[in-house]
This record gives sequence, structure tokens and C-alpha cells, in this order.
Amino acid sequence: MTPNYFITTPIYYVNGKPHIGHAYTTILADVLARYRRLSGHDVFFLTGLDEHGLNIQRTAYKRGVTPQQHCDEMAPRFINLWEKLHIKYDDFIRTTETRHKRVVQNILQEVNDKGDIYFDEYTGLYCVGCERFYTEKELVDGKCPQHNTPLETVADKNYFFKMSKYQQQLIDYINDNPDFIQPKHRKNEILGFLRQPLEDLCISRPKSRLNWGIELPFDKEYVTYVWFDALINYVTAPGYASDEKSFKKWWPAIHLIGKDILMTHAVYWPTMLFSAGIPQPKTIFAHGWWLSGESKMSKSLGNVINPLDLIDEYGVDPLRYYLMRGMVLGQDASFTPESFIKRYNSDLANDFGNLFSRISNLINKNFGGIIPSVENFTGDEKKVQDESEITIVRVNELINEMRINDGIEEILQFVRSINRYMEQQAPWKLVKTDKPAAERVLYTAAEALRISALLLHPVMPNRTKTVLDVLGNTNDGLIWGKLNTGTKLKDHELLFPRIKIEKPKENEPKKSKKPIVENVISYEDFEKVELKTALVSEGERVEGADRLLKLQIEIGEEKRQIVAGVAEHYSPEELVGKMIIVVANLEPVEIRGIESNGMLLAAKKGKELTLVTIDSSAVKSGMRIF
Ligand code: ME8
Repeated sequence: MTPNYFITTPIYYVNGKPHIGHAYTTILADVLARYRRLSGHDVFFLTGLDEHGLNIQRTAYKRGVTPQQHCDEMAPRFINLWEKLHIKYDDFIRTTETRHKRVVQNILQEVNDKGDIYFDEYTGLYCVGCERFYTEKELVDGKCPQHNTPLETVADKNYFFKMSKYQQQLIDYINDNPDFIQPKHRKNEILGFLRQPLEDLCISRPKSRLNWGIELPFDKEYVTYVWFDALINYVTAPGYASDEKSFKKWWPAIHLIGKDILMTHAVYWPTMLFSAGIPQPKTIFAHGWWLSGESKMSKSLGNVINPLDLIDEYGVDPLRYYLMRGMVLGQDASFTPESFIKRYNSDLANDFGNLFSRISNLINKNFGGIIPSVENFTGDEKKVQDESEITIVRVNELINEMRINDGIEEILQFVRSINRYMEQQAPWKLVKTDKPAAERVLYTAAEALRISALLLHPVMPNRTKTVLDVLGNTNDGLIWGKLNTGTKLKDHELLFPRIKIEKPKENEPKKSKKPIVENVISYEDFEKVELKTALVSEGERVEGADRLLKLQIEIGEEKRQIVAGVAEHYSPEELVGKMIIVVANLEPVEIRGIESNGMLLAAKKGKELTLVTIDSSAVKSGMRIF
């Protein structure tokens, strides 16, 4: 029977563009899924989007669109990025889909029928970024430990899930199943947390506060808390409560997550499953973060190169390779463009790419491009074969242990050993003195190259396919001796052209290494911003929006309309006649269905806000600010 393998990524919030963090976890899941397919597993790889909650509702309203419109506009951005990154998922779930809403309501009803839900009053500190409550003890300097932002005090009557009831059961389960939470230090973190009494979980939001969610099946005035909704995606997709056979085939899953969402996955989710009578996931694996300096990359791209931008210059596969080779799973890793180029040049251009070019050049030059067939092998060739077989077993073990970076290094060691074998045997000399020996060496090197390409295929599906296509052999498996002799090599381009590192010119100003402030931008970037003086000619409040004013402004001869969030600080009358400063070259946007063509400058501290105005008769509207 084919073994089954069900792997999931978190479902991502659609309140912003997909970023490197999203890309990392999804590539990781894709690589693991591909390795499993390679070793004969039947694989179900699930990813998707988390579309409900306060954050999404606020983002949508800020943009002047409905939450559903917002989600529908964002979903293709993720889908397109996954296509670009060669992500081969089996299902893409969106929590606004009917199939998911049904399962969430079904589970809520079951948990309620079991007596695990009650109604109560609650006041708590809520982080909208994390979409969860924090206790005072969890805060760092009174702020959210993940986002370093102040929390909102929320006081409501709400429904609660009796999470505390399952505390001991969860502790026992974690202790009895050592692979349940991985890596080990994350398991210890959760067990440490569970030494304190576990609180119950607030699982509803009154519609008066938030209506963008799944309605509770037992109270129409409330929607489901976004995490209670989102986690259930993992059972909706394989067919819980809709396709029993499929659910039985795939569940339990391996959940890949970032360390930022360990608590929700390793405490909320298992207790929900206990209550609903659903078996636990096989493993919850929390990886570390990609950092730039000290900060989490997904939050701090202001001052660094976005790794996703490297794709256009160097291709998808080198980025996938770098991300997989560069992170020890479970620990944080640091991204720098320099380390990317170094890794690319050494592993891909020098080792793997060079081996491929050498073999194909020599076969083309000396054997008319035909892979030679060989009968009598010597001990040297046998050694390469043995090494290849050991590598296959070792890589498989390392992938099973979630040591992907070590697995890749193992393959590269093998590639380097073939390069050494080529150096020692020097087939370019042998062709002149002992043609059968040259054939033997080139056959062996080409076969070892085919095995390496197959082993690297899950990490770099595109470029390794080129190698396999050139060798005329795409999927004959990881068995030595399957190389198609007699095949004519196909033409190909250089697989990984070396990246030239340009040295700064003598008299070019040197960039200071460490920015003095975060989110540093270059002078060129600043120069793109057109700041201009503008005269406010008319103003009125925006109906139904407490914070917005609609202003007519004059920038020199040009008349424009802007919508500004200053109504809590200025009346429209106060602004008419004022000379303000606006960003004049911003793309127009619609706010609450009203076009806004620019942004005004204001100074803000806490709740205080003051417009930047100019009080000089020498300044006319439409002047450029430098
Ligand atoms: O938390 N390095 O969604 P999200 C590595 N919707 N991975 C990173 C990262 C970084 N710098 N930044 C983010 C949510 N990630 C919820 C999940 S699941 C039922 C609901 C990755 O859009 C990492 O996997 O904030 C993290 O867990 C995920 O992005 C968070 O994505």
C-alpha cells in the first residue's frame, strides 16, 4: 500500500501582499511534499488563505472596498506567486468558501452540544495583528510581544470554549507523543506554558464589533473568532464531515508553521480537537524566522532587499535553494544579498553547474553528443556508484528528520566528489590515449549527475529538469544504471551563470554599512517623492466616517480632491484657506468610494495631530518642497 503524507502550511492573512515569510513556509512544504512524492508516497499538500477577522475588515474598509472584494482581489496575488515559485499544492483553501463555513459551524455545534461552550462577560487586551488576546504577563513593556504595538482593551459579552478542561489531557498527550510538537525546544516551551493554569478561550465576536466572520450556529448575533475558524481549515480540506473516506485517508496532518503561531497551533487547536472528538495532528513543526539584522524580515523590508526581488534577476530555483540550504529548521536564519550570491556562486555555479557543463561539453566534443555505453567498470566507478547509493539513503534519512539543509549539503558533497573524480581521471586526456576508459568515466559522471539532479529536483524543480531533459532521462528513479546510453544530448544554456560581484568604483561614495535609523531609504527613493504646497479651497465631512474630511485643494493651477483622516482634529472650516504640504505624485486611491488624489503631511504623537502648514506670504501653492 502506498503510504500517505498530508502536509499543511499556515493559511495566510490577506491584509497585505504575500511576503518572504509566506514564501518560505510554502516553499518548505513544497520541497517536503516533492521529496515524499519522490520516495513513492501519496501526497496531499494543502495551503490557502485566512480571510476573516478584524484585521482584514479594517484593511478592506481603509481601502474603501468590502471585505469580500478585498479578499477576492488579494487571493490571486498569492496564487500567482505560488505559480511563479513552482509550488505544486494539491488544494488551496479560502476560509470564505462554503465548504469551510459548513465545517466550522458543524464543529462549533458539536463542541456546544458537548457542553464545552458558555456565555460570559470578558474584558481583555487584544492584538489585532495577531488576532488574539494576551494576558498582562505575556506582554513585553506593556506591548504585543510579536508586533511591539499597544493592545486594544476589548470588553464584551461573549462565548467561551472550555479550553482549561483539556489542559491535563494536552500535557499527557504531549508527553506521550514525543514527535507531536517539534523541534524539542518548542515542545518544552509549550509544556512550560502549560505549567500555569490554562484560561478558557473567547471564541466569538459580537456582530456590532465585527461582522466579518462565520456566524455562530447557535447565536446569529455573533461571528466566530478568527483563529477558531482558521485552524479548522486543516480538517475541512481533507474532507471532515463531508467525505469520510478521504478524511480517513489523509488525516492526521503534519502542520508546518512559523514559531510566531506556535501557541495557537499547539494549545488552541489540540484542545479544540479533543472536544470535537477528532484525532490529533501527527506533528506540529515550528520553524524559525528569516531575519534581517535583528528583525523579522516580513515586517522590516523597509531597509533591506526583498529576497523575492532576486527572482527576476537570478531565477526562482536559486532562491528556493538558498532558503532551503540556509535555514537550520527550528532556528532563525539571517538573509543578506551577499550570502545569497556567495552560496549561488559556490554551490550552484561552481559545483553543480560546472559539473553539468563539463560533462556535456566533453560528450559533445568527443562522442558526437551521444552518451557512451559501457560494459566493463573498474573499482573507481564502483566507488562512485557506492557513494551515490549511500547518498540516496542518507538524504532520505535527513529529510525524514527535517534536516533539509543537511540533506542538501549531503547531495552537494556527492557533487563535489564527482568533480574530484573527473579531475583525477581527466577524461579529456584519456580520449587521446584510452577511449574506452574515457567512455567509462563520462558514463559514470553523467549517471552520478543524473542521480544528483533527481535528488535536487524537489528543491530546484526547474533547473534540474533541464539537466534531466538534456540527459534524455527525466524520471527513471533513483536507481544506479538507468542512464539512457545512446541518447543524444540536447543543447542547453549555461545552467547557473556566475554572478559577477561589482567592486565599488574608486570615487563612488561608499554606503554606510549600518543604517542609523530603521527603514532607511536611498536618496534616489526620496527624490521620487514630490512634495508640494497646496491651498485648501473647500472642505466637508465624509458621511458615515468620523475620521475623514473631503478637501478640495489647489496645487498651483491644478485643482484636486483629497480625503484625509483628520476630522477628529480639524473642522472643514478651520482648514479652508490654509497652505498645506501634500505628497503630489501618489497613485490616486478610493477611500469610502471617494477618490483621493494625494496625501497631506501632519505631525503626530500619541493622539495629538497637527497639520504641517506654511505661514509665509512668500510661499504660493504648487511650489516644490526640497
Ligand atoms: O499567522 N520568516 O498568518 P500570517 C519565516 N493567518 N517565516 C515567516 C516570517 C519570517 N520572517 N514571517 C512570516 C497567520 N512567516 C495566520 C495563520 S493558520 C490556521 C493561520 C510565515 O499571514 C510563518 O509560517 O501572519 C508564519 O507562521 C506565517 O508566515 C504567518 O502568516
